Amino acid sequence: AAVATSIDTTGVFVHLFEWSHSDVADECENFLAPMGYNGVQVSPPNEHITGSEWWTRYQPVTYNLTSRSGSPGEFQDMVDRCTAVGVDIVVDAVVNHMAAGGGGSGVAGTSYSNRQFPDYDQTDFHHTSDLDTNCAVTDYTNQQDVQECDLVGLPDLDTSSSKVQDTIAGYLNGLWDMGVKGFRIDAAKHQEASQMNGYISQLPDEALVFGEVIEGGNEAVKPEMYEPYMMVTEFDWAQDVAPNVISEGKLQYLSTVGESWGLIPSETAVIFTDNHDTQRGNAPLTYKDGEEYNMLNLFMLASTYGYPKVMSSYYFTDHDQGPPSAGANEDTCGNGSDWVCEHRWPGIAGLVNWRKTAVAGESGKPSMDNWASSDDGNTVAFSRGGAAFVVLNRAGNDVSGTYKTGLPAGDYCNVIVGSDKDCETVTVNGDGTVDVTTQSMTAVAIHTGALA
Ligand code: AAO
Repeated sequence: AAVATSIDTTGVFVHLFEWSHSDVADECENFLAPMGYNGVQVSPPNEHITGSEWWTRYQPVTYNLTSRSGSPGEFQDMVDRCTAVGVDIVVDAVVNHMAAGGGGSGVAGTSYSNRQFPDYDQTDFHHTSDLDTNCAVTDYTNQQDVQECDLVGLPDLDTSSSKVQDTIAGYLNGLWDMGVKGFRIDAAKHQEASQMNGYISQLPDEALVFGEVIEGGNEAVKPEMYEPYMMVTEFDWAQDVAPNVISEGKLQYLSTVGESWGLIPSETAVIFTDNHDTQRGNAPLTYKDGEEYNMLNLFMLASTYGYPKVMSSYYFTDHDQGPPSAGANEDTCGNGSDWVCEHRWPGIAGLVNWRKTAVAGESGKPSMDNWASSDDGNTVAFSRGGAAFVVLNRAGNDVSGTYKTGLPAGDYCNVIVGSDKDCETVTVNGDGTVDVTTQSMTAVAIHTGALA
C-alpha cells in the first residue's frame, strides 16, 4: 500500500459499461485522452455464460478473453491503443465465484457442469458435506455466511485455497502482462480480505486494486477490513452527498464531505455517483434525473475526496436489459435510445482537465479554498491549488456574484461550456476576484490550463 499505483488516483476514470473493446479503443483516442481521463473500467472481459442480460458477464466460465465485448485480439488492441494515449485499462475481475446452475456452455463454446469448470473442480468451491451443494448467503450479520456461502446462487470459490489463489493470480497477472494497470475486484465483500491478499500480493505493487464492498448497517463485513490490502468502493459517498443536491438549500453543507461524514479515508476511496447495480437499484440520482445528476457529478469532480469514477451508461427501461446492439460513438451517444455517454456531458468532461490543473497546483494536499456559499445555500464557490476555481449553482434561477478565485488576474475559458464551442471568457480581476453570472442548475469553472 506504500507504493504509488501506476494509475494516478488524483485523476478521474470512467466506467464504459458494456462498451465493446473496439469502441473503447476509439473513445480513448478521440475523447478520453484529450479530455484528461486517466483510466477506463471495462466490463468483465473473460468468457461468461450466454444470454442477452447484462449480468451474464458476472457468471464466469473461463478466464479466456472472449466476451460480449470482443475477442482476445480486440482486447489487446484496446489495451495498447488506450495505454499509448495515457488512458489505462481497469478490468472488472469476477473472481469470487463461477457460473451458476447445472451446466451449459460459455460464449466461447467451453462447456461446464455443476460446480465444475476447466480451471476448477468441485473441491475448489465452498461446499456442504455434499460436494454438489453449498449454503446460500442469507445473513449479512454473519461473516462466515457472507464469505463462504453462495451469493445469489453463484458457486463460491474457496479463496483460502492456494490453488484458487494461484489460479486467480494467474488470470490477473496475465492481464497485467498485456498492459492492464488496474482491477476492480467484484464481490470482494464475499471474500475474506487476508485470503484475497493471497492473490493480490502476487501482483506487481504498482497495480491499482479496489474491492467492491458495500457498507451495510449492522453487517459483519466492513470496508475497513480491506483497507490494509487495497482501495475500496465508498458507496456511502453518493448516498450521503446526493440528498444535498436533490433538496434546495443544501449545497452549502458540502464543504466538509469526507472522513468527518463517516466515510473511509480519502486515499483509499473509489467514489461514484451511481454504478451499474445502483442505477438499477437504490441510487439517489442517475442519468434519468438529468440536471440534478449532472450537478452531483460536477461536485464529485471539483471536490477533493476520493478517486472519482464517472458512470457511463446505456439507456434502459428494464432491469435485466442488455446493451444496445449499435456501437457506441459520436452518433449513438446521447441519442435517447442507445448510449447515454454521461462522460461526454460538457460540464463533466470539462472538469476532468480542470481537476488535473487543480491537483498540480496543490503539491500533495488537496483542499477547497475560498469556500463561499450564498445565503439561501443554493450556490457555492471554491478554488483549488491557486490554479482552479468553480461556482456551482443549484438554484432554479441564474445567480450573479463576486467571488475570490485564488487565481492570477487574466482571461480564462469557462470549461463547463462545450469544448467545441468558442471560449466563453471569464475575467479574473487584478485583486483575484471575479464577477460572474452562473446559470440555473449549472456551473462556471476556470483553470490556469485553459486561458482565453
Ligand atoms: C443473476 C440473477 C439471479 C440468479 C443469479 C444466478 O439475477 O436471480 O440467482 O444470476 O443464476 C449481477 C446481478 C445479479 C446476477 C449476477 C450474476 O446483479 O442479479 O444474478 O450478476 O449474473 C450484494 C453483493 C455485491 C453484488 C450485489 C449485486 O455484496 O457484491 O449484491 N455486486 C456485484 C456486481 C453485480 C453482480 C455480482 C456482484 C455478482 O456489481 O453486478 O451481480 O457477480 C445490501 C448488502 C450488499 C448486497 C446488496 C444487494 O446492500 O449490503 O452486500 O450486495 O444488499 O443484495 C443500502 C444498504 C446496503 C444494501 C443496499 C442495496 O445501501 O446500506 O447494505 O442498500 O439494497
